[in-house]
Amino acid sequence: MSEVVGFELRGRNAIITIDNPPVNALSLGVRQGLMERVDRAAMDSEVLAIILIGLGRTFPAGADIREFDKPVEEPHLLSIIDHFDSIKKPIIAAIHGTALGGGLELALGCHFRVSLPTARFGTPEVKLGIFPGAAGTQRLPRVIGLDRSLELIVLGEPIDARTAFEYGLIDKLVEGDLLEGAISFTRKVLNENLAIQTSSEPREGIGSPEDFQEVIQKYRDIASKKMRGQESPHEAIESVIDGLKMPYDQAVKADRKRFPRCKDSIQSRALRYSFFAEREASKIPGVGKEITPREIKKGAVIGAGTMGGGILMCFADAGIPVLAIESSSEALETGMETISKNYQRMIERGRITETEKANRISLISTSLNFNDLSDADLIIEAAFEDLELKKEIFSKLNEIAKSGAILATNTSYMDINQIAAVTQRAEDIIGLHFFVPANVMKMLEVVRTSSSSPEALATGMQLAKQFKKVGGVAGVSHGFVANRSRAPLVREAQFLVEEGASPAQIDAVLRDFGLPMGVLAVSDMSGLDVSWRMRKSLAHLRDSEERYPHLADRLCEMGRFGRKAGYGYYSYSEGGNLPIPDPEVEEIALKVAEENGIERRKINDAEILDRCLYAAVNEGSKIVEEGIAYRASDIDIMWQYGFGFPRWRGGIMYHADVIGLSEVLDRIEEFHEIHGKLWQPSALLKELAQSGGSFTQK
Ligand code: 3H9
Repeated sequence: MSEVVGFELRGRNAIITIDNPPVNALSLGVRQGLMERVDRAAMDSEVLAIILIGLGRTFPAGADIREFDKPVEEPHLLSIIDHFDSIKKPIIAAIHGTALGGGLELALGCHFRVSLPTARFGTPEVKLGIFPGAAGTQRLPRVIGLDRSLELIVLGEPIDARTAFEYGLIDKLVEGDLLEGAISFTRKVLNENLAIQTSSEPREGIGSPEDFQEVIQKYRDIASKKMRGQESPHEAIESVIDGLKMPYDQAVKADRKRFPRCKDSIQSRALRYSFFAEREASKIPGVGKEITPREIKKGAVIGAGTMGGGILMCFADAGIPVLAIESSSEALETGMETISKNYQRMIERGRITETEKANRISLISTSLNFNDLSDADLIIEAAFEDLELKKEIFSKLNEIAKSGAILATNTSYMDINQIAAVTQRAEDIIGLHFFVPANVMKMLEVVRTSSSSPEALATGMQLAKQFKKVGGVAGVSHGFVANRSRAPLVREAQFLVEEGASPAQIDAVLRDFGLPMGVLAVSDMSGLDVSWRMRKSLAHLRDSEERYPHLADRLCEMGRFGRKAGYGYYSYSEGGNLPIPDPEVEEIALKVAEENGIERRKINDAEILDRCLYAAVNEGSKIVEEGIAYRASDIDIMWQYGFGFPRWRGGIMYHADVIGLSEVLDRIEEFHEIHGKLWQPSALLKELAQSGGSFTQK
């Protein structure tokens, strides 16, 4: 008898409970239990109706993703759902929490659905590189229509219960106790002798693809644009199309072939890895559940420039009152104007209403007086990247901030240990590194210094959640985890231009690989002067044996600071954002190469990709080796949410595992030989390559 599926008689209703914490995933035991219990109820003459309900926090949130790497064992979820069609007693799904993926398919297999108003419904399978493979692509369109189904299936975003009710996915919204509500609904079904609804009807197809050409094309376009390079949304659309042109049984037969192909694809494996890696990133060794994050009732941000402004918006978006501190009223005014414009753009895009904008802006107060920081629970310094300035700010904060306040710096590379050392409360100091634009990018790198307390770190991670971001922890090191691991990619792109590749060629290779933008176009967008200033300030630490990016300096010396100057690695038409290849850059590169004895040659795309990615992998490996990142998968999550690295490739470290670490090492050694010290292979990489290990697989 199944331990995870219970059976109880309530009057003449069989109550079948699913109890498989934490999310009642439809693991083998649950599937076996469901089949058994439903059959028992069907055969029991005492039973008139069957109610399916999840115990704990949710109705099943889907198939058990961990089982996807194992051979499938019957009963398959599809067999259960199809079996429900033949049962003559009404089966009612009573839904709370999240009915997602296989959970929603199970609900669709039931004859009626009731839910709490707080429940959410969705088919997130495409995000795992698959599609709703237990007849969701066939049954959902029969219940809610094609357009709405494709929206759910292709985008993978959930809808709330009220929308689900409006769509006809739910028969009744239940206030109060769910089971009581379901029993009362069942009474109505029986008393009124309501006909059992099977969502596989009509059994013959539901139309011809020609009738739906426009809507199908709409979702093909959305999939190609929003999920560029990802196969699963297109597979999902094909499966839905099968359901239009074939009878139900044939369409699910086709799905049975399509599903394993998707599940076993490299993309699906990478997406499943990403799912678990994201959850793993939130776990901080040594910071257990007993550590309570501090409550943030009021925030403050020092600096209302590009970064500061974005961070202020994060607080306001999360409904947390926040104080903006600046050194001049002009700076405050400009900052607030930019925030207002950003919100206005969100209104124009239909993301928020005028009232929401007003509410959010009303949460931001401003001041020129540092003393006003005294009641903030968390203060984020987002001033200019100047170590002395930051130290000065933190020694003031040491005097002013209330006891127990978390003091954070948004520096993207500086030594936060030095900043913490100027205070007498080093345990309360952390880094909170936001990515540009801060209110949009989902990553928040929480930097632990050598003295950050577990509470301070837990508060940083909690803040990430409140900001609807993904938190990941990094140790102190130049550029921490994300920027440090990305810097070698930028470096190699710069060198490749000196050696003969064009910025357009390099960027095209990286875009074709799946990056949202080419790295040199990104540099132009951020401003080439930022890293130029950093190189100059760190010139005294430079290792003379390491190759230096002469071209990057030369472009800046010529005032080619990137997009804002109209010129950088590309040129830009006035006020335009589109990078236009600029022959002058080649001339400059030629000259720089000549002056520095760099041999120019034709460079193939494969070398560009290997140089850019493996330089980052090698650095990532050193970051793990030094304990700056807890795990290689944290690096991958930072790349996904901080730099838009394609999730379906997992991340740079996962990608290296897919290629095979000994092949990656061979290539790095080759580059080491040709290009010298910067390519010194990581000891960890060597060790893993030699032992047949991997960065990301346990
Ligand atoms: C599917 O259904 C395919 C079918 O169409 C066809 C089949 C033939 N499996 O996220 P949380 C774990 S595909 C296994 O931190 P929250 C998770 O790893 C599936 N484990 O909680 C974590 O473990 P740990 C379609 C799962 O409250 C713990 O549960 N469904 C699964 O922030 C808590 O998770 C989905 O894609 C799973 N399905 O969010 C839904 N789900 O504690 C995926 C979760 O060891 N799940 N875990 O780190 C979610 O989106 C969120 O977990 C959910 C809760 C919204 C449910």
